[in-house]
Amino acid sequence: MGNYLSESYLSPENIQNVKNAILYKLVFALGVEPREASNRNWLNAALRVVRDLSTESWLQSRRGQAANMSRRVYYLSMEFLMGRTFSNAMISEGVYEVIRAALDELGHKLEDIIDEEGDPGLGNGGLGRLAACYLDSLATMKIPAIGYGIQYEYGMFRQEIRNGEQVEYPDYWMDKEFAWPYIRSSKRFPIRFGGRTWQEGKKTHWQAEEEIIAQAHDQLIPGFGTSSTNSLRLWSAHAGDKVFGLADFNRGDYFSAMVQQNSSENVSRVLYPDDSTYNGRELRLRQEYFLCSASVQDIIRRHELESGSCLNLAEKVAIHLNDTHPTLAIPELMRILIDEKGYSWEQSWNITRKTFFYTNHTLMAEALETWPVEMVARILPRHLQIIFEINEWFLKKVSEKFPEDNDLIRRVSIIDENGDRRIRMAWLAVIASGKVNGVAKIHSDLMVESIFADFAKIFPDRFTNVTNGVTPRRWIQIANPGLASILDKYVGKDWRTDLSQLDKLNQFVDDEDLQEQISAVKIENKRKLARYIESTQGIKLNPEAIFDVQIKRIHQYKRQQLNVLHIVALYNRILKNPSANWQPRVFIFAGKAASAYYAAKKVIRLINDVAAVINNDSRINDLIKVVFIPNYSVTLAQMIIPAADISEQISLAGTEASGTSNMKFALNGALTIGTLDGANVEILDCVGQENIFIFGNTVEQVEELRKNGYSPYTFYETDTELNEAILQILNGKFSPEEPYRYQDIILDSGDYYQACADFRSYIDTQDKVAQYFGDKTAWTRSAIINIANMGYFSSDRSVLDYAKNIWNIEPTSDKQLSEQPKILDIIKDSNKVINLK
Ligand code: 26V
Repeated sequence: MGNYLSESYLSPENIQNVKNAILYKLVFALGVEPREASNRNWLNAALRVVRDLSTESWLQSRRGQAANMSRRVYYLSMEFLMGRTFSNAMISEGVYEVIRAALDELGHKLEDIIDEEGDPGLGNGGLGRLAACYLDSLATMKIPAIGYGIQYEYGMFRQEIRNGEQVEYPDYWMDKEFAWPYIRSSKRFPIRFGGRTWQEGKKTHWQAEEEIIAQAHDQLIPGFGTSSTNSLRLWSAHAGDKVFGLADFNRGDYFSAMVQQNSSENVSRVLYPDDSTYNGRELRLRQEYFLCSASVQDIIRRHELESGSCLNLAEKVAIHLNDTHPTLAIPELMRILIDEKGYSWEQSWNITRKTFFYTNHTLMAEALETWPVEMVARILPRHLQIIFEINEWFLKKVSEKFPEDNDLIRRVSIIDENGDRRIRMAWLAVIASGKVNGVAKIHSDLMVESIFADFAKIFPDRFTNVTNGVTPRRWIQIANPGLASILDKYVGKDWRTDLSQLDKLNQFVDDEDLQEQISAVKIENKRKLARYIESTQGIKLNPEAIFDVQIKRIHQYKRQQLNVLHIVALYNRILKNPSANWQPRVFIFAGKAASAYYAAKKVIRLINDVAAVINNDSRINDLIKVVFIPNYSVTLAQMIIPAADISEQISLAGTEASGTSNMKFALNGALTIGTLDGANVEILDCVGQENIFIFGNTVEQVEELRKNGYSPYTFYETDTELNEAILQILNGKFSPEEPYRYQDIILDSGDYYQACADFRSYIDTQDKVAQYFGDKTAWTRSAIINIANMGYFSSDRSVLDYAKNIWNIEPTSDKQLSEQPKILDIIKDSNKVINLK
């Protein structure tokens, strides 16, 4: 077919070539006639055309990486929230406009085709989206990387709101054909569970009881504007032939044998839709081991192909653990090195310790993983032995270094001996990793002061910080094309791969033309969102109102309930004084609550109940609207964030590790109302206190209150507005058909996240927000200052930090990338040896 898209200019000839390419895919890859093709068929045909381009770069990158023998990072994560692929791939390959023109001539609007694509929800929230931003940045920054995860058949549940309540439905995302991934039928690895171990001389044998197959599915990750292309490999579980209970089969009990098959394939059936409370469920342990074993086997296979043996593994391989979920990769690597490759324990441990790195994403005790020793003994008996051996080695070192501190040994032991014995996965990850990092300055500081304080004493140089970041390609260029073209005019086009360029905007903060353009784009984005909300929910919004947005998982610590208290208080104020000069406001919420998280689900219902009463109260004259947008996703975030005026980042100080939507909002010109928590603290440093609304208690004040026995009643009894709002909620003002529906929230639960303590400061600050919004020039100026100073929060900066300070990987140079012949030239010259790994 030739290199039909290498130029992206819009000549008639080029557009014709692209049209032909799309038609060719439609007919010969999908087997569909143009006159019968649906929008989805057109999407898949166009996606295949773009994939060809990425494939070419990918094969070249892969050969380049193998030839240069550069160190590669393997990013292991139980979650990847990739969002839609098509727009991203088009902009990366520089073919967005030419594809638009070609589809146009074929009689289709690009936007309609883009909207055909699903959004695989293979993650819960921040941690999964961060992994996706990092893959984009690793490719764009030319850092050799492969992501590894699980191809869940059912991702995060689909959320509907029925009578105000969240209802969960399965999300079988694979029912819609998705033309982007390659299935690698030859990349299959056996994953074993259960059975027993025995010793034969020095050698340990593991006879497993069950074996399933991990099958690879690859998605290409094109870097933006570079031929550097990485990949994401997701594993699906298959029964293979070994699990068929042979005895059953021979007895003719085909059915029992098939039931067994079903249970093996359960491993990749469904994502755990809970990102808050760790639950020691056996299927989750199996999923984690499944990811780790398949990935480590694959890493070793590739490394041996490239290097011949595992002796230099640590020089060429960095394995990054996205939270503790993939920590079993540590004993799995040890097992393979010792039992299968025949290395000594010491040799294997020395390799392992130089290979792993670990990021912590939460300090909340209830989310820290621990596995019962008994369960691991049953499912992974050999790994349990190895974990015990690592613990023994480690505790010996500790007692040599701190001989007088006996309690220290108890606290840092990987095995928690209190009650039923449990394995502390975070301890194992810290002990085996070269570096451990938190995800924002305040979080990394708290991490070494709290959960890892003992380890910081033992390994003073191990702990560090890498503040999270977000990709400007998806979060500006794709999500907010209006803003992208303003930036192009004022700071040039390089911001896409060097976000620090935004700094140049600081010279123009008082430029009236710029101010006008920025507010015009904002209002246009607000209109677009308003149209979506009106067409899906029938709620009409005033685009001139303040769009005040809180979109994220529903959690008590994120304090959506505090936002609701403000809404109710504002409603009361307006009713008392309807003719005052009020700023109209639209409160927008979106987010899912874990299906078993009673209190979070109740908050969703409260938001919808409050919305139903206020939206329909004619006395307030549409001054307040409350909207809950169902089924939050990456795709929805791309529409909502550019339309926000105010970004709600109101977690209790000390609870949100970083947050990443806070960065996306500010980058799109929303002003933040937030606590001194997570990355808000660094956003404040960058934008200056005149351009952000900070409120509430600090971490120290929160701790002080807790120490003195926090009681919400102190605030409830002294603050009349708080008192009124709470009483209304508790007494059924918003749930007249069931007056006691909310008796058990806020006060009754003890207000663990101190919403009452921060209420006064919050609503006073919200007052300032409304006043400031009235001064359009000042507001827009602050919005520009926010955009101009967000350069630091690019995920490109984050991954370069990781590469330099953690993984010790040099980005590939353009020269190295271009040294490799193009695959099409190789194909043409069949005498060249093709050596693909
Ligand atoms: C925990 C669990 C527990 C078992 C069931 C499944 C599951 C899934 C995820 C988690 C961990 C959640 C941790 C998390 O998402 N942390 C978020 O990470 C973001 C990226 O660093 C950060 O911006 C957010 O502040 C932090 O909450």
